[in-house]
Amino acid sequence: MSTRSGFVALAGRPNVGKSTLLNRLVGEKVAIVSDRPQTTRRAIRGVATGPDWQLVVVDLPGVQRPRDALTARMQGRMERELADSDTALLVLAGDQGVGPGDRFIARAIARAGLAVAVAVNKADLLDRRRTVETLTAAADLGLDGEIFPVSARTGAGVEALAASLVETMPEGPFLYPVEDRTDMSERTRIAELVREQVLARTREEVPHAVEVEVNDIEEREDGLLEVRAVVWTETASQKGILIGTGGSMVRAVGTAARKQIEALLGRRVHLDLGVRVRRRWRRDEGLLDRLGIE
Ligand SMILES: Nc1nc2c(ncn2[C@@H]2O[C@H](COP(=O)(O)OP(=O)(O)OP(=O)(O)O)[C@@H](O)[C@H]2O)c(=O)[nH]1
Ligand SMILES: [Mg+2]
Repeated sequence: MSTRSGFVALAGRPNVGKSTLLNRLVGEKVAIVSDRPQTTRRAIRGVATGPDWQLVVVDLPGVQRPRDALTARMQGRMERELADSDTALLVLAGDQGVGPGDRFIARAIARAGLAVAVAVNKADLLDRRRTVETLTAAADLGLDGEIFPVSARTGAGVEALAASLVETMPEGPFLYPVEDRTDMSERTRIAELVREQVLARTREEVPHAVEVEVNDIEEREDGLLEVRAVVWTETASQKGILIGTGGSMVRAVGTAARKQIEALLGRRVHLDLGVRVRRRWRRDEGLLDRLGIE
């Protein structure tokens, strides 16, 4: 039997729903999601496998103008991943229409010269008239590929999109074992699940100022898996917010994250969560290397 397989790069502005769409395509929660812009910091690979096809979907950080070493790495990564992919999937937020940020990314995709598809996401928020308007605006981007209205949240339209992406893949053997859903290490997935819970509970500059590092994963004699992680922040006041009154915030983050980690690993976990300050970590190239943000 001949098979098709290859790479699909998800590109789009922050918050349009790229990671939600990746999870929907893969059928498992691989990438964390939040309503804060710039949730995704690493290029995460999700693997979707059918009987005779495999899509390796690369979830890229939402692009905007770089402000520091962190956002510069995020932008550089998008351009490299586009160059290395078979197909670019431009994701638009249907409820926001098409704006200058989308046009900027569409030009980067056109320059990269690969196959293209466009997903108008969040179609669940649109009535017929607005859906047609947004599809028309998407067509006006002038990209040479099919346009699909989808809802990553409900799954509507995602099957048709996946089938069309498969058509653009070259013939070739599978790139990952059929049971794999991501290339992310367990350690990184755990760190991201903790960060997701921080994002869900903080506002303003705090979400951007937080990174999570898992330092240790150890079997305990009582059968629990002990996970030790640090939440890095940039200032003492952010640290105070993350600890919360009497430790209430770090406890709430820890409890919610532990449940997610237990679901991921299928076993009981003890999560030991610390909060620490590391000034200007977003400009610290050494730490960014260690965290795997390249
Ligand atoms: N109503 C609706 N909301 C959605 C849909 N897809 C994603 N969202 C929401 O949009 C927000 C952003 O979703 P993400 O998947 O984190 O967006 P992203 O494009 O990966 O964002 P960055 O990683 O910051 O670039 C979250 O609150 C999602 O729940 C959808 O189809 N419909
Ligand atoms: Mg994302």
